[in-house]
Amino acid sequence: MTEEQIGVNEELDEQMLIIKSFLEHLEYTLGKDKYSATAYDRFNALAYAVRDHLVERWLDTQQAYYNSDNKRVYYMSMEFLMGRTLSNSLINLGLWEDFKDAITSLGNDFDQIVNEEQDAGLGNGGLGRLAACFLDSMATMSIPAYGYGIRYEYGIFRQHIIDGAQVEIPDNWLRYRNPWELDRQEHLHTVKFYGRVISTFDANGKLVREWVDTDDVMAMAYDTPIPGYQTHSVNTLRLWSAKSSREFDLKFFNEGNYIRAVEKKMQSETISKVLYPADNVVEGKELRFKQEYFLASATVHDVIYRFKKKHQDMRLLPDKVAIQLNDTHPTLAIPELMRVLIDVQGVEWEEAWEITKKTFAYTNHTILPEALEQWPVWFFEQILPRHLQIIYEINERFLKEIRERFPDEPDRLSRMSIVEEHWERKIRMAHLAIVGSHSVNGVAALHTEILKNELFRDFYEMYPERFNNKTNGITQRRWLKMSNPTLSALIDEYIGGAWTTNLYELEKLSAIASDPEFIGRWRQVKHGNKESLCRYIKQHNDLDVDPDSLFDVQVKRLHEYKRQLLNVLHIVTLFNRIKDNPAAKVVPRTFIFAGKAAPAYAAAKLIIRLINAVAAVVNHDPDVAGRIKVVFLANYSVSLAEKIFPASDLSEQISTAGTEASGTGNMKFALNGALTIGTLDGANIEIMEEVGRDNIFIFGMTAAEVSQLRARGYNPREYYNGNRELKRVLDMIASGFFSPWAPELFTPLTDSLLNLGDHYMLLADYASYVACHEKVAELFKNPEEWARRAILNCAGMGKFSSDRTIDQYAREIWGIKPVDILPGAVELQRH
Ligand code: HBZ
Ligand code: IMP
Repeated sequence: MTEEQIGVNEELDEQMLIIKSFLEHLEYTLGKDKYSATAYDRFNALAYAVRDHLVERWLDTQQAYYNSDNKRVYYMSMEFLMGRTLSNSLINLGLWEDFKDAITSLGNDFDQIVNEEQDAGLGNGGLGRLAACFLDSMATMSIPAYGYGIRYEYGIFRQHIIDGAQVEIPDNWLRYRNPWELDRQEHLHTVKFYGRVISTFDANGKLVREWVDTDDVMAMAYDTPIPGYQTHSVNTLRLWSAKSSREFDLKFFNEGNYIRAVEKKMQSETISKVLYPADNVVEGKELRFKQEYFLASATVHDVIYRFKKKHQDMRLLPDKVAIQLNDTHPTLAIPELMRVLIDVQGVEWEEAWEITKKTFAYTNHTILPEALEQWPVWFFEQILPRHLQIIYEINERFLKEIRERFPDEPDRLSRMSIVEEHWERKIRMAHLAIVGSHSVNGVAALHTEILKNELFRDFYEMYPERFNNKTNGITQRRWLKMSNPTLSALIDEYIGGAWTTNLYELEKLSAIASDPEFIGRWRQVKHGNKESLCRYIKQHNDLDVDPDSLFDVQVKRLHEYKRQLLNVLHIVTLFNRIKDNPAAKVVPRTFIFAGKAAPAYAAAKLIIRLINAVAAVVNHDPDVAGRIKVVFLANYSVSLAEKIFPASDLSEQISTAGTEASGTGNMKFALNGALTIGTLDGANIEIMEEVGRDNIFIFGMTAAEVSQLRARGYNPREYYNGNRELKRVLDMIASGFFSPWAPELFTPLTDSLLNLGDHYMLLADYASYVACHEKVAELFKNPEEWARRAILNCAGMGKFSSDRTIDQYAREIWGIKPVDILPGAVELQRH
């Protein structure tokens, strides 16, 4: 046989193995034959076949971590917005083509099977998706890392749009099994709640605290493998599920009231039932507080248990363990570690505090005041009495330190105290996180400057060395290679495939950005992706959309600070211009929106209704004649995002400067060759630096100008009275032009702009935004030049790989190095 024939044979063998594995899982794991198997069964059989490929690497990796005993990082997050796993795993394993060919050869539609998978939607938005990108990068870079979170039975709700309004449907994502997870019945930790603290003296006369008479809940581990790309490493995402404890069951069942006992049991299991669906705002609910402690306690137990397998001396903990807190949500881990060190491990306070500070690091994701967590002291008194004592002690020592550093500044004490004393007493979680960590980071350069100079200024003055920036990033494996296969193939063809693990390779596209042949191919790819999205829109919204129109896209959570309403004001402006002059030549545009509103956020839900109401008028107006279309795509999710980014021409990143900590959608758009229209906010600033000022549409006030205007006294009415087009648009919305059946429906929105201060300053940025859009339209008339700039945007995205972000965390915060995993090195130990 020739080498070529051997190659062909090996490929066939590989395919036969895949087919065998797939059919065996269909038959033996799922109990189906080809007649009874549903599409969903086929997905599951395929998922199990893929999982089998992961398990060996996974065991090798975990064993190697155990053997090498390198420092490991625990990424603690209340959210992991993973999306689908099947395609991503196949791509990371390098098996996508083999599996596709094998499954197709059995007469299956591979894409249809892939579309059967439910999204794992265990997060709200940017913060949760960032955690998922970080897991991919850490595995790809062979960093010994674990994700720790909660296995919510219900993820982020599914959004339906009914009569233009959002309706929330529970996301019962585990109902039809989750083939990716493995339950670890043996990894059970007891998590205590309520009870009281008693103080006694031990044999040596030392004061000891005991937390007794608690209600206990068990945390059970479920593990999901996280494969890296083109590497043997497979890391672990461990999610905790609440189970009632056996003692708990016995106690209540013995009381003789069977139904009450079952009720109590169910109550204790509600802790991991549902994800809170609000982003960038806290819902101060007791159940959320319990969820946060549940994650903190179970994870700290696990960290210590794993550490203790190899070490006795707790002082070594920071040499072996780094814990990164994804916002303040897991911050109770700080007093929890203190409690375990002091009450269980017998470490002295000072030593325990040094260990704790060296172990923890905190990432802040928002400066919006309504999103900063503060838990009432009475929650602690009832639910976590021992933690309250510990927090008080931390605070007393901290206040003493402030007094020494800054004598005679009582205001500073009350500003910095971990305990908020006004009105209702509360614990400020961000202050606790800063005081108990050695590192505090923001997620983009501007954001970190705002933390240092404004939000946490006092803390920066006291601990300047703790503050650092880690600009966010995204994984190019999911957000280009997987979701945009045609563009990936084109890029590979011209510059090779090394960009998948070194995104700076995309710089090579700059050299061919003006090459007519490449531009032609690039435009073909974009057009194909737009046609796919057109089909999706036809299917889901029953609307015909022109793939040659400018796809102008804003997809993200609905929030007033993100200013979807400003986008609507622009659309209505264009509508009026056409109505005034129907014969004018305009660039055809399709405005695409998607995003969920928190169920209790009335203004955000009303903005969704307004978008749909404007769509209903504009899409059917004979004068408009199809030149403007407005589309709201329901149920924005990771898998819908994967369809939208590749098809976008223009990315709307229009938050009020100083409000969006970073943004990561902005990076996904640019990576897929969209131009950005945006404010100088969050990571937009760094995107501009990378792609060049000429290749991005910047408008509006800077963060400094926003502050100055606020300080001067902002009067939105000035802008309203001073701009005829703006006044006309607002008057139309206020008077029911878009809601003749309920003329006052949208007045709360116009009221908030005109009568309630327009907090996010839409009116101040309106004129600049509209003028900037005129430049956009002008450029779009020159498709080659538009494509050239889009290529330069893609070429400039090197910095925004989450690989770069993780490399900086690993070096500058965690002090962690990659651990190379040798295939099969642990064969002997395994068997
Ligand atoms: O985190 C987002 C920021 O708004 C965005 O600018 C940044 O890029 C991203 C990643 O760093 N923040 C969130 O997504 N925040 C939440 O989802 C959230 C959820 C629950 C809360 C508070 C915030 O209680
Ligand atoms: P875990 O992190 O404690 O779940 O352990 C993960 C892996 O580390 C295990 O599957 C083993 O491969 C390895 N490991 C843990 N404990 C031991 C041990 O006592 N001897 C050898 N290997 C261990």
